[in-house]
Amino acid sequence: MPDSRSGEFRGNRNLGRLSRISQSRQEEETARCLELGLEAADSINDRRISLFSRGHQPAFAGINTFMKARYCEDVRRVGDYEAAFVGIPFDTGTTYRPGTRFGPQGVRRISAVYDGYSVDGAVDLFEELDLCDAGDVFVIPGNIEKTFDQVSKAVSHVYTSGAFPILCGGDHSLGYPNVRGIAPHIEGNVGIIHIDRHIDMQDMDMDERMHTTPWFWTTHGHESVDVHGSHRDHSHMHDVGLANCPPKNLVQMGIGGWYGSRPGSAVARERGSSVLTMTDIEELGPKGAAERALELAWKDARAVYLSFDIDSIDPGFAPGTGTPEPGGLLPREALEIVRLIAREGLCGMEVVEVSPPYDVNDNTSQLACRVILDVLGTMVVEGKLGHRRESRLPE
Ligand SMILES: [Mn+2]
Repeated sequence: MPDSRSGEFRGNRNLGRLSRISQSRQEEETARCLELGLEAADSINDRRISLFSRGHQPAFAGINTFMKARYCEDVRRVGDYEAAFVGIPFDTGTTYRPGTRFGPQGVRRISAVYDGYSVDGAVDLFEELDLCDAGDVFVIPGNIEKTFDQVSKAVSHVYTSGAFPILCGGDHSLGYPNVRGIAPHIEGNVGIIHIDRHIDMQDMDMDERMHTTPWFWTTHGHESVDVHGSHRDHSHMHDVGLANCPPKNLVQMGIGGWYGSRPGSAVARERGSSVLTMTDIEELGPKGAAERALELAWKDARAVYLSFDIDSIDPGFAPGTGTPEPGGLLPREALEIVRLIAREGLCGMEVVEVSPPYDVNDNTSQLACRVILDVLGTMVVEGKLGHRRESRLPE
């Protein structure tokens, strides 16, 4: 529909905006690829093509980091970048179908198709954001608690280095150690927007902290919370809650279906967190629901963290996940919601529960990749991340 004010299509307006973004990063990258990959054979007319594939092209070739971004192998240097993709290939917290340990690799593989340029979003991530792939956290497959410690320490390193953490699971048990790596560094309360079909807020599942429990522990340490006795029987769970993630700033969106939410629902009710079911989202619409979520999560909070479970999207679109539940968000609704949430800025994000062994045509991995790209693109446009100003060409 043409914009009513200017009579111009939004797309055309965005093309104009995009033409004002430099292509200097692209040019530097071409030069680097020629230097590293050698000059092409004589018959190749386009001399920007190298002999060995380096960088983005062809999309089906090469070594896959996320978005074929620079691999930050020396992770002490992660602060040289504005955002870092971090894989956390852990699925020991899964209670039904495993396989999310392959999630980060699945997302990296399909991300190769994207070049970072979005007409709809009027953004060029390749030019406007310094992104790296920091590789994977060394998880301990047989030990949830040791893995949590590894994850929190790794996330804390990335966050305090100054790079925006893009955390790719892995199962949803990671929600707790991920937030534990960020929240202690924030002065003030942290809101959490959790998009999922499942409430994931019970204290234990099968006698351990699992992917059904992250929000119980994340919101556990706040003074308004009654201390639950059960952790005292589990001496290996040496860290039991965060001081600045109050339940009033936890908003859970898309909850519903018939699996596993009863124990967590009791906790949500007791603690007074906010649950927007799928029916609530239908009634409010994606925009209304996102506005409501932002209001609640940001109330007296200093920062907001986004936790996106890919099973919040209907399994018809996202079959590659551990605990599918029909009737979830449509991809377009999910992407609209994350873009609206990202507009206000985030202190970190996670996308979890992508299980490539159950996927079809990489559809689920691709949606996870899109959730990340739509968040990053929105934050860049809104000036919350990246360096849009420096990428502007003179008028
Ligand atoms: Mn879920």
